Amino acid sequence: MATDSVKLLIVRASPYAMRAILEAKGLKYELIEENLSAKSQLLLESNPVYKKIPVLLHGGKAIPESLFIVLYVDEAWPERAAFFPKDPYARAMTHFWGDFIDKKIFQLAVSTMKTKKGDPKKEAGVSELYENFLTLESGFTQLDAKPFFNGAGIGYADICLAPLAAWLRVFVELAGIRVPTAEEAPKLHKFLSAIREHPGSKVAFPDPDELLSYVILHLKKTMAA
Ligand SMILES: N[C@@H](CCC(=O)N[C@@H](CS)C(=O)NCC(=O)O)C(=O)O
Repeated sequence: MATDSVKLLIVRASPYAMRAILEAKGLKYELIEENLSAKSQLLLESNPVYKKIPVLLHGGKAIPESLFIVLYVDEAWPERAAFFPKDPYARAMTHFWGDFIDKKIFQLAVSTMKTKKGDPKKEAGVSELYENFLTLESGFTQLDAKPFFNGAGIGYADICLAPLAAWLRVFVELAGIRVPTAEEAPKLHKFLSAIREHPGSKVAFPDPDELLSYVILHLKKTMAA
């Protein structure tokens, strides 16, 4: 089963797709780029509930949702470096911080970016995100990050947070997000530098200027609709 072909339905700019692409297990896979304005039959059939990318296709099975893809990959290839520590408490807390990153960083940043200027929810989102970045420092401390949550190698919570290294500029320029300085959040800054140096990032992250232009265009289309 682990030798069956692996395909990923993605959009290169998507932070959720970047989680799925990160080559933390060194797998060989085919990328299939989707057009979200004209979704393919393959996408509609493989994720009939949400009709969103990313979707992993493996041995006739379709796995939707970035975080479930990461969990699946970890369990389907157990012979490769594990995404979780063995200790049950550390495992539970890895899930806890992964969930915090998904909801309190990415979902909040994306919704703040889509909120119109002048709406009080925008400033509230920017302030909450700033606080959440500071809170995340305690997550790095709790899981003894060196500099990754999973120690020297990439694990589950690292993959959850990794796309921030590509998207931070977009969030700052398009949503006015404020990020704590390296003095205020040293572990976050160390993490972001290490992720940018990781070989998986070179594959997973698009060119920063192209990413910014893509998101500007996408926002214009979706906010005008
Ligand atoms: N919770 C999902 C979010 C995925 C998601 O929002 N994908 C967007 C692209 S960034 C999408 O496919 N949007 C298409 C649509 O909403 O119709 C995950 O983690 O995979």
